Order: sequence, then structure tokens, then C-alpha cells
Amino acid sequence: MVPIKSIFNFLRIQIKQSEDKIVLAKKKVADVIVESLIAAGVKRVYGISGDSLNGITDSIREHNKDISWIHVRHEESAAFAAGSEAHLTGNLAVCAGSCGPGNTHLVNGLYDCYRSRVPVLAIAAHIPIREIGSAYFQETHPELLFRECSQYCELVSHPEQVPRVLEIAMRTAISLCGVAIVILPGDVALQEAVSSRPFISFKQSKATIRPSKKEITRLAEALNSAQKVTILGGAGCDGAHSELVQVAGLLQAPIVHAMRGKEFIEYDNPYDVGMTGLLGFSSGYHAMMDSDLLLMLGTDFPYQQFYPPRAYIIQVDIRGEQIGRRTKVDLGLVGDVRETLVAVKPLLNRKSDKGHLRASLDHYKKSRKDLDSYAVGEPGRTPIHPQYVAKIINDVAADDAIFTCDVGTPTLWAARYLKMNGRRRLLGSFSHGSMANALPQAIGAQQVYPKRQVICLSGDGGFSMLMGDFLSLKQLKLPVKIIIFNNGALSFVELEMKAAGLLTFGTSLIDTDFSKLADAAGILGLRAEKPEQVEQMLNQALEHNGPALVDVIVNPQELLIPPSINLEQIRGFTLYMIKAVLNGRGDEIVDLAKTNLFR
Ligand SMILES: Cc1cc2nc3c(=O)[nH]c(=O)nc-3n(C[C@H](O)[C@H](O)[C@H](O)COP(=O)(O)OP(=O)(O)OC[C@H]3O[C@@H](n4cnc5c(N)ncnc54)[C@H](O)[C@@H]3O)c2cc1C
Ligand SMILES: Cc1ncc(C[n+]2csc(CCOP(=O)(O)OP(=O)(O)O)c2C)c(N)n1
Ligand SMILES: [Mg+2]
Repeated sequence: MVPIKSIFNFLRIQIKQSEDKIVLAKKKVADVIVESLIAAGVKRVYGISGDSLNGITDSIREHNKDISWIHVRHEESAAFAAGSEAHLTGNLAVCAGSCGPGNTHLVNGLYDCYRSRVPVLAIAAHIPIREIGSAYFQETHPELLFRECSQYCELVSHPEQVPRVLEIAMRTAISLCGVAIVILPGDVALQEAVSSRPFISFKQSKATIRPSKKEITRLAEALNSAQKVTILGGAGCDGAHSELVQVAGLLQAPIVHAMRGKEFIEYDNPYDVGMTGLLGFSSGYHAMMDSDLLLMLGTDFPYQQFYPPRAYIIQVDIRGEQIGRRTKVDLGLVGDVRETLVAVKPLLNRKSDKGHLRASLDHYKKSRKDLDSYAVGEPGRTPIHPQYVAKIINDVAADDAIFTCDVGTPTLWAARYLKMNGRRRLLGSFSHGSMANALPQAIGAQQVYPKRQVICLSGDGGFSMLMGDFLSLKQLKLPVKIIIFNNGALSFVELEMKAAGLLTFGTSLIDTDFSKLADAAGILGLRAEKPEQVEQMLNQALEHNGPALVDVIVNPQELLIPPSINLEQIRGFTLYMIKAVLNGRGDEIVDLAKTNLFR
């Protein structure tokens, strides 16, 4: 006999479930998605609307008190902007694209997010579910398309999959610091929701990861017995500044920072000796090459030729799979940088020999002085040196400014002349290396921090590549300040060609007055052609209550001067000079010499 109470309970559950269904009958799948995003703390979605996205955009419109639709002009910008938001806040950021071309446009920006390891969710709308596989209008295969640039990519083919798939996607993006894609056919988005209400409660657990006790002891022994220790720190040192400085002090170790670690390491750091790599300082290069033990902390610095060939190398990384893929590693430890340093510090003996540190710091002082000597602007003396522009930007920018820099020479100038202080931030496309990143990253930054100065260092090539989103600054009322290093060329590539002994080809850009373009867009536009205009115009732009663009005509003939020029490069330059003379382009060499030798 079934007790009467159980029958009642059973009936009650049935009634409750049907009530839920009645409530849900008024909801679309898109509503459940949007409400789940809101429940997870998402404040905005960057994208461009389209038929297949109608369900999502319509639901965002209905929920616009809690979540905003950030209408950009290119889906690539949407992805870059979401990546920028995720980088700056550490929280999940979201972008969306309509089916077919809306998806393919997302790819490059998402690739950047994927390579930079920032938590981003993309809602990739898809063609109607019944049309899949028929070469339908705008049909692509998003699972294939996004496979290489995402950690999670799933098709929602039935309403019941939502919000579970969405929750898995969000958790994957957050816990792996990566990209998750939810592929949503437009018709499914508009179907009635049938699964339970949005249930996402989004507290992400954070584990403490540190090497075992035995490994920490080995680490301490190795560090104590080495004579000349150098630390190479990267983005994984975020949050470990004081431990890093303390350990460097005990070890009398110079600290070289990799580009993505610049914002977390360089400031208030008496041991910092700059960067290494092609854009680096000779002091960073030599501090690594002269060490007998290199301690890599949270870095994936990619250029093999800049690692010391003979030093004992220890690498600490939170991801085991990152260890040993750039250089041979003698001791690889899986752990969080801060946790590892806290654990090893009590086991370290204070080194008394300061020779290596002192030599590296002296070298750094000299490199810094040399670099600063290029950053000059004498009134009336043109062309304007880009180094000078970067230095002035650094001088006039706020203490908590957020900088974005384009791939190309703006990355170089940012690396060498922008000073970080623990509050300033610096974003670029450092791992993926895509042009045109700076403007959309500035859009994302200014969305999250409407009151902070957001300064975008653009190349003329990079700016024009996603120029449509310049108009977004006006439309979205974002007071971003754009500084264009207008050198009339794809200058970085020209330098690469010259170093390889090639004649420059396919790199020139027609002279464009970007300030007039700004005028036409209703944005403050200024054009600096002489050094004496630079500071005044930058200040004017920064003080302007709204977006502004400063087009600075800079010298295209600046040499990068890498910290170590190898024989091949010297040969390359010589070859280029011979070829240039033979081709009647000797005047270019004279310009190059004038700029770099006879300042
Ligand atoms: C045109 C151009 C030129 C460039 N030239 C240079 C150059 O000359 N010099 C240079 O340095 N860079 C240069 N870069 C950038 C370069 O490509 C790399 O992106 C950069 O060096 C990587 O910096 P990173 O190691 O700090 O960051 P990432 O590559 O992001 O590596 C960070 C590492 O830290 C790990 N990690 C994250 N969190 C933690 C944690 N809490 N604890 C432990 N580990 C953690 C990650 O797993 C990862 O392995 C250039 C880029 C461009 C576009
Ligand atoms: C999308 C993309 N295309 C091509 C490249 C190769 N590339 C790297 S830097 C660069 C030139 C950038 O020119 P510009 O923005 O004018 O900056 P400059 O170096 O002239 O200051 C090019 C073409 C790239 N990195 N990304
Ligand atoms: Mg250029």
C-alpha cells in the first residue's frame, strides 16, 4: 500500500512543476540566457545585431536595467573590447555576433582573448537549426570555426540544454581563463524555455596551488647555492609584487620583466632592470645572459634566442603544460607565483655578493639614459621623434590611466616609455600580435571605467584597420583619447624587412589627416606636426570632455636597436643598404643615418 502522504507529495510536486512551466511558457530561451548572464554578474554584451541574434538583443532590450547592449561597428572590436574588460576586471565579459559573417568577424578578437587567457564568453548566433547542413544562406560551421580559439564550444540544439550549457561555458571561461562559445541557432533562441528557471549562482571557488614541500626545499637549495641569480617575471606575478621584491632582495637578483608582466612588476621595484627581447633593453638581455641561475616566474616569454644557453633554469607556472616549452628547464614547479614565493622565502639565505645585481642595475641606468636621450623634441626641429611623443604621453597621463597600444611600433614605445605605477594599466595584443587591437581595447576599458583616462596609442595602419569603431566613441559617449603615431607606413614591418636585408615593399600608407576625419565624425581632432605642439595638444585632448584624437606626424625612420644585434641582422642591414643604393634609394639610407646617428 502506498501511504496517502506520498501520493499527496507526488501530486504537489507535479503541480509545482506545471506551475513552473506556466511561468516559463512566457519566457524564451534567449530570456533564460540573458537572465543567467545577469545572475552571473555580467553587465554588458558587446556586439552587432542581426536576424539570428534577434532573440538575444530583444531580451537585452527588455532587461536593459540590468544589462546593456554595447553596439560596436565590427564584431572583431566586440571581442577585443570584451577581452579588454576581462583583462582589467578579471571577471567574465561577453560578446556576441550574428550567424555566418558575424561569427567569422569575431574570430580574430576571440583569438586574442584566447591567447591572452582572459575569461570571455561569446554568443555565436547560428542559422535556423533545421537548415544546418544544407549550405544555407550564411551557413558556416561554428564548432570548427571557433575550435582553435576556444576552450569550450557547444551548439544549443534544444531549449532544455539551456542554462546548463551556458553555465558550463561560463565556468570553463572563468576557471581556465579562456574563451567559451555558445552556438545558438536564431530559432532556438526564440523557442519557449522548458528547463528550470535560471539557477546560476556564481561563486567561483579559488584553490591555492603551490609546489610540494619537497619541491620548495629543492627550490630553496638551488637558489641558495647559485651565485648569480636573475629573475624573469611575467604576467603571473600579478598580485605578488611585494613577495617578488622581498625575494629578489634576499637573492640580490635583478628582475627582468616580460612584456605582459610590465604592469605588475616594474613599479616601486629597486631590482627591475627592464625588458629583454627585440623590444627590450640591453640591461634586461645581459642580466639574463650573465646569470648562472634563471628563475622564471609566471612567464611564457616566447623568444628562445634570448634565454641563457648555459644557466640552470627554474620555471614556476600555475599551468604545468607551460613549463619547458620556451627553453630547457632544469627544475619545473607547478604553483602560483605568490604562494611559491611565500613558501620558499623563509628557507632562503640572504646573499652577500651584490656584484651581479649592481652590474645589472648600472647597465639598466645606462640603457635608460640612452633611451631617454632619444625622447627629445626641439622646437621647430622636425620630424617629431615618436619616442618623444610616448614620453610626453607618459608625463601628462593620469596616475591611474589605462593605456592600450597597437601592435607595431606603438608597442615598442609603450614598452620603453610608459611608466607603470601599480595603478596604471597597459593592454596590447601581446600574445596574438594582431594589429588594430588598441582602439577596441580602449572601448572595453572605457566602458568599465567611465571616469578613468583611457589613452589609446595607435599606428596609422592599425587605426585605419578597425577605423569604423572610431565612430563608436561618439555613439557610445566614450571619452577615449586616441594618439596616432602617423608615420605614413607599416613601419614595424619595414624595420623587419630591412633587418632581413629586403627592400621595403608594400608598406607605405598615403598621407592622411586623421584630425579631419575626427572633425567629420564630430570628435575633437588635433594634428601635431612640430615637437612644440605635442605637449599642448595632448593636454588639450586629455582635458577635453569627450573623445579626442591627436594625429602626430612622426618620423618613420627610427631604428629599434634591439639589445643584441646578431650577425645575421647586421648582414641583413648591410644587404638592405647595398640593395637600396643599387635601386636608387640611397636617400633613404641618408635619412636613416641622419635620424639615428646625427641627432
Ligand atoms: C610587436 C611585438 C613585439 C614584442 N616584443 C617583445 C619583447 O621584445 N619582449 C617581451 O618581453 N615581449 C615582447 N612581446 C610580447 C610577447 O609576445 C609576449 O606576449 C610576452 O613576452 C609574454 O609576457 P608574459 O610572459 O608576461 O605573459 P604570458 O605570455 O601571458 O605568460 C604568463 C604565464 O604566467 C602563467 N601564470 C598566470 N598566472 C599565474 C600565477 N598566478 N602563478 C604562476 N603562473 C601564472 C601563465 O600560465 C603563463 O604561462 C612583443 C609583442 C609584440 C606584439
Ligand atoms: C592583422 C595583422 N596583419 C598584419 C600584421 C603584420 N604587422 C605587424 S606590425 C604591422 C605594421 C603596423 O603598422 P602601423 O599600425 O602603422 O604601426 P607602425 O609600426 O607603422 O608604427 C604589420 C602589418 C599583424 N601583426 N596583424
Ligand atoms: Mg604606421
